[in-house]
Amino acid sequence: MARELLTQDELSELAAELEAWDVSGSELRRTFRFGNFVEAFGFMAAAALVAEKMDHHPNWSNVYSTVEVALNTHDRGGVTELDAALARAMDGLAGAAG
Ligand code: H2B
Repeated sequence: MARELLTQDELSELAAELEAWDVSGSELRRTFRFGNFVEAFGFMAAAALVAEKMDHHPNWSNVYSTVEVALNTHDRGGVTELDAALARAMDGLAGAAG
C-alpha cells in the first residue's frame, strides 16, 4: 500500500532511481537550485498543486533561488511510496534545474 513504510531493499532501489535525492535517512532530501527567486517560487507553486492533489505535502524551505525539500509521511514517521511519487513529480517539474 502507498502509505506503508518502504523496506530497506525498496529504499536501496529508490536511491538508485532518484539520483539527485538523499535517501539515507527517514526522509527524502533534495536541494533544488534555480536561476532566480521567480523560478524557484514558480516551481513551488506548481509542486504545491501536485501535493494538494495527492493530499501529500512537502516539508520545504526557500531562500531566494534555492528550495530545500524533505519528504516523509508524517503519520508513518518515514518514507512511503507517496514520498517517492512526490519526489518524481518534483523532479519532473524542475526539469533540468537542480
Ligand atoms: N503529507 C505528508 N507528507 N504526510 C502525511 O502524513 C500527510 C500529508 N497526511 N498530508 C495528510 C496530509 C493528512 O494529514 C490528511 C488528513 O490526509
